[in-house]
Amino acid sequence: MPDADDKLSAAFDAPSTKRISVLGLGYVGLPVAGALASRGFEVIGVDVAQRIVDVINAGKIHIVEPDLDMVVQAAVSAGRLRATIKPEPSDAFIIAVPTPFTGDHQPDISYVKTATQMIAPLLRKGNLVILESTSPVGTTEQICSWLAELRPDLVMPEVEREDADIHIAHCPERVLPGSVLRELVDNDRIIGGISPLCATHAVALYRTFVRGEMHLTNARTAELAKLVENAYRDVNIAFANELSIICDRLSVNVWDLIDLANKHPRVNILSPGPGVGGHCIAVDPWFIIAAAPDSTPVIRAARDVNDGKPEMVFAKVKAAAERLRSPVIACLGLSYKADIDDLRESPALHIVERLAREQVGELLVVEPNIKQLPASLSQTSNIRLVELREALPAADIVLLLVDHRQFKRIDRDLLKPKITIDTRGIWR
Ligand code: SAJ
Repeated sequence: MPDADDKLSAAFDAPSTKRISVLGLGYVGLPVAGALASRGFEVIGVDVAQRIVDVINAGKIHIVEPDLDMVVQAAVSAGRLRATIKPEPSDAFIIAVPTPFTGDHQPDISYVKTATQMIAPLLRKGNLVILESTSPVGTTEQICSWLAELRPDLVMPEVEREDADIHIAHCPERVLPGSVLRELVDNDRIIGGISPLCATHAVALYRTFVRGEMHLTNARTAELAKLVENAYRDVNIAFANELSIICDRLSVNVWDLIDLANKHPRVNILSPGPGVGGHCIAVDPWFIIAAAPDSTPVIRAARDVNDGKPEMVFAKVKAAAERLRSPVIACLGLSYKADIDDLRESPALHIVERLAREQVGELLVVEPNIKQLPASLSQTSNIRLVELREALPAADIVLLLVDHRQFKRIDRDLLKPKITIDTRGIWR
């Protein structure tokens, strides 16, 4: 006799009859949509941007992520992935929309609310609603409340309630940009149901493409677990960044120092850099701070250290430039980390914006993953996006901001006559 869990898995094992809508076709939603389509589901990808919808329906992608283009192209040409700006009735809805913060670091879950409002009229008995977006604690419960208001005809889940019409869970994404397709399949997943039954339904869906283990819990714990993972990394990077500041003062090479300290069997210090960027680690700790402002001094200090780092790099470059008559500065990298095109919260971008604003010399920007400078840089006259082969010979100062593959291969002899500021320690 199959147990309840097997029966639920079986319900999702008939892919040709199952339709899933993924709301938000960004760095998380698009790979999830591709993975589900490749498992045979009919996937409707929903995004508010018509441009993104058109690109995906043409079998292409709008972001840089290894192998994702092939997955999406195959899914679209097989007729299993279709993008649209309006959700359609489905068996499951996965919400993967942005959860940014406001100017004063308060979480903004308005995109989650909009997505919830979009799917509410389409919901049918038995539907599964999953929140993948990293969210403040209580957001999944909030989705339940919104849906209960919008659809009083349907029974929404509660902790102790096993007869709900709709199943709602939080399954936070944990994929690392640059390795998304591998991590989407291999990583363990935390599955936080509003009720245990909701979690079981979500597991049945994720089991169709996840090889990692599923860890069941409630929605609140899943929400906090995801925030804590990123806050943990932020605190550890802050420690490395603080060491780099101390080492500058004490004339010690921070990279050598960390290599040596890491020889200890229980020490594993991360790498300092120009700051912490991206839409996750630089953002998520604030959701914890906002929820418990008086009880988060460590998490808060880490944010301050990491956010202060770009200004220090800027000051270093400015000081070097002031020693030259008309300095040409090659700025290598704009994205928030290596080998991706994502500029969100990028410390490299902040540093270059600051250099441009303060007119610190002529800036030659090299960023192999973008085709044009972002709007924040395209307004000033002292800056151009160029190829590495043009920037290097012309530069007096070479400022390494992102450890892209291309920059690691630079012939060190070419750098010898230059002032180099290597924020990632790749040329030591
Ligand atoms: N960084 C350093 N030093 C390091 C490691 C990273 O300065 O030693 C910087 C990077 O250059 C970058 C930032 O930190 O600016 C964040 O990069 P990352 O590679 O640490 O992480 P993300 O933001 O790309 O992805 C993180 C991951 N979380 C964890 O590793 C705990 C990923 O698994 C999450 O799914 C993702 O956030 C997310 O979406 O939340």
